[in-house]
Amino acid sequence: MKEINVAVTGGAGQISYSLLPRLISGETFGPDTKVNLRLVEIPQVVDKLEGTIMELVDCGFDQTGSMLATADIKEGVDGADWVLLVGSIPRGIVIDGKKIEERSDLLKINGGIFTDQGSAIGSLANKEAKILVVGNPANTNALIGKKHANNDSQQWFAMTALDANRAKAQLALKTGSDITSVSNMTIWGNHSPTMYPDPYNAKINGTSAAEVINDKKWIENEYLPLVQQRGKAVIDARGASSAASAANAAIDTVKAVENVTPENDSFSAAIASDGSYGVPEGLIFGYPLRTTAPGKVEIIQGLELNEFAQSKIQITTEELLSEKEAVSDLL
Ligand code: NAX
Repeated sequence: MKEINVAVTGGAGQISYSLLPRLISGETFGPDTKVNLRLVEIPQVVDKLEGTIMELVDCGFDQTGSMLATADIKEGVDGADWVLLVGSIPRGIVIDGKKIEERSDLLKINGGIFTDQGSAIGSLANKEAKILVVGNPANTNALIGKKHANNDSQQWFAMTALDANRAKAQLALKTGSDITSVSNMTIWGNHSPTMYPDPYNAKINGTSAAEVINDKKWIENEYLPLVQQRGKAVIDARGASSAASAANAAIDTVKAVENVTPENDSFSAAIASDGSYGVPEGLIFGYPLRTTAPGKVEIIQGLELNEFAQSKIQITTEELLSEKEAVSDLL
C-alpha cells in the first residue's frame, strides 16, 4: 500500500470526531493508501486524543496507518502531505478574565495560533503539502499561516465547501431536483455571511440555476441570506455549530484536490488570489476551481459576473481587506 501523512489540529473537537474516521477509512485517499494520522491538540486537551485513537483503532479499517497524539505542532506536521487546520478558539471563550466577543479580538487570537502553525508547516511539512484551514476566521487564518509558512511549493486553502454544499442543497430543494444535477457552485470571497454563493453560474442539469428558477426576487432576497445564514440557523437549532456537515465538506475538499475535476464542473475553496476577477493579489479568496491533475489546482477564468454579482463580490472583498488590516501586525 502507498502511505500518506495527514496532520489534523483540533483533533479532539466536534468536527474532528466526524472527520477522522472518514480520513482513514479508504474513502478519502483510496482503498490502496494507508493513512498515518498526526492529531494535534492544545496541552490541556491532548490526553483526550488517546480515547479518540482507541475508537479509530476499533473502527478496524484496512487503511489505518500509524497514529500519534501531540501538543507539539512541529511534531504533528513533520513530513505531512496534508494538514487540516481545524483547531481554533471559539467566540465567547474567556481568556485572562476577558470574554472574547469581538471579531477583531477573535481574529488576533486565532491569527496568533496560525503564525506558529504556518512556520512549522513551511519548514517541516512536505514540499508539496496541501493545507486546508477550517478553523475560523478561515480565510484570514490561512492568509496568516501561508505568510508564515513562506513556502510557495505548498498550497493553502480555506474551506468554503460547506457553504457550496449548502448552496447546492437549497437549489435542489427549491427546484425539486436531485442534488447530483446541481453543479458549478462557486462561493466567492469570505467564509462568512458576506460570501457570495453564485446562482447565475451554478447549473442545474447544465442550465444556469438562476435561469431555471427564474425568480430574481427569491434569488436575491431569500436564497442568498438562506445560504449566508445557514451556519447560524444550525447553531440556533442544534445548540452547537455544524460538525458532521463541516467534516463532510473537508473530505469533499481533499477529494476535489486529489482528483481531476469532472469536465463541465468546478469546486469551491478559497485560495490566494493571483488578481483574478480583480481581487487584490494575495487575499485568500473563494473562487471557482478546477483540479487538472492530482494536486494541481487552478482558478477557472472567464465566468460572467453581472452587476449584482459584482456588488456582492465587492462587499466580501472589502470585508477580507478589513480582516487583513485587523491582523496587519501578524503579517
Ligand atoms: P471545537 O471547539 O469542538 O473543537 C476545536 C478544537 O480545537 C478543540 O478541541 C480545541 O482544544 C482545539 N484547538 C484550539 N486551539 C488549538 C491549537 N492551537 N492547536 C490545536 N488544537 C487547538 O470546534 P469545532 O466545532 O470542531 O470547530 C472547529 C472550527 O471550525 C471552529 O473555528 C469553527 O468556527 C470552524 N468551522 C468552520 C467551518 C467552515 O466552513 N470553514 C464550518 C464549521 C465550523 O464552524
